[in-house]
Amino acid sequence: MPIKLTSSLAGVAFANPLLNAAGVHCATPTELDEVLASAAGGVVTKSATPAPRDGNVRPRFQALLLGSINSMGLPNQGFDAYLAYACAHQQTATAPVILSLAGLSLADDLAMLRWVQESDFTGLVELNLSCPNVPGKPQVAYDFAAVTRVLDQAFQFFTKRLGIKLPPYLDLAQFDALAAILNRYPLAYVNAINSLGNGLVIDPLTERPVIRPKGGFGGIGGAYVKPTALANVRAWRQRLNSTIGIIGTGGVRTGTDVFEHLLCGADLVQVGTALATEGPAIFARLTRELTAVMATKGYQTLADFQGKLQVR
Ligand code: ERO
Repeated sequence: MPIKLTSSLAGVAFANPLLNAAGVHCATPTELDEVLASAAGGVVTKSATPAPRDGNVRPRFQALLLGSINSMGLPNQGFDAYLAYACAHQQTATAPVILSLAGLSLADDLAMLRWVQESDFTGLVELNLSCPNVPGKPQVAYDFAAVTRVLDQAFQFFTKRLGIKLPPYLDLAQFDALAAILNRYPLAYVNAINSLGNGLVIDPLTERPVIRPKGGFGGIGGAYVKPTALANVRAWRQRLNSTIGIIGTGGVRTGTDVFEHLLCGADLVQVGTALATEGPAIFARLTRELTAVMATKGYQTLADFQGKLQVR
């Protein structure tokens, strides 16, 4: 029997579990088209604000030995552009388009969700509650009362499929407390993790941070955060209602990394830093490598091992 990589999230079918992470190779129609033309199972749009933004001053992204630091500051073409792309591609795309939203306020979030609700878009919507890089704006999802406020108000009118992008949590008590809140809502999924906020990478030669915004503070991605990402995926799978799916994001460079995210319970897996450095051709390599890992282990479908981490 041939190996099958098909997966699904909240009733949406994917030919394979691999997508870009929001923010990477997804800010323009050209970049989105390139991901859709690659071997990726789907594409996520750059998190949108109601109006277009230029983002933070440059340099604002730096690839590192084991990952990356970024303080992009939400540069994006504005909500209308991404909604139009998502609507135009929902009939024609060979892979689903996920629409990512990141308001700078509760009012922004609710306004964009209302516009999606009133639109023809029927796909998955991802509300980013974890942007670490907008000066003066805290990461919403570290404030559980703020998460409750946005979900309470959103689900009063939003009847389409809504997921949320979460930051990394580092204490098990945080998972317990937030899971008790999230399980009250008809969430489609959680995406874990966003970059690990407010790291500082310094060039000892110049004695300066490697990026310029916020005095050099920025979100850390890549291999540095893989253990944290896997722990977050696993911790959510152990606590969330089975109706809430999981996207695993963080430190994916190889097919084995994808395999590990799936083993921890992810339904889909996103690629950030490695996509930024390798480009969309990475999706063909990752699907090949994941298939090879599965072949070695005698697995034929993702369901054969998904969420089945063996604990000693
Ligand atoms: O700076 C950004 O645009 C950004 N970077 C991240 O690592 N995660 C984000 O969620 C984000 C903006 C929403």
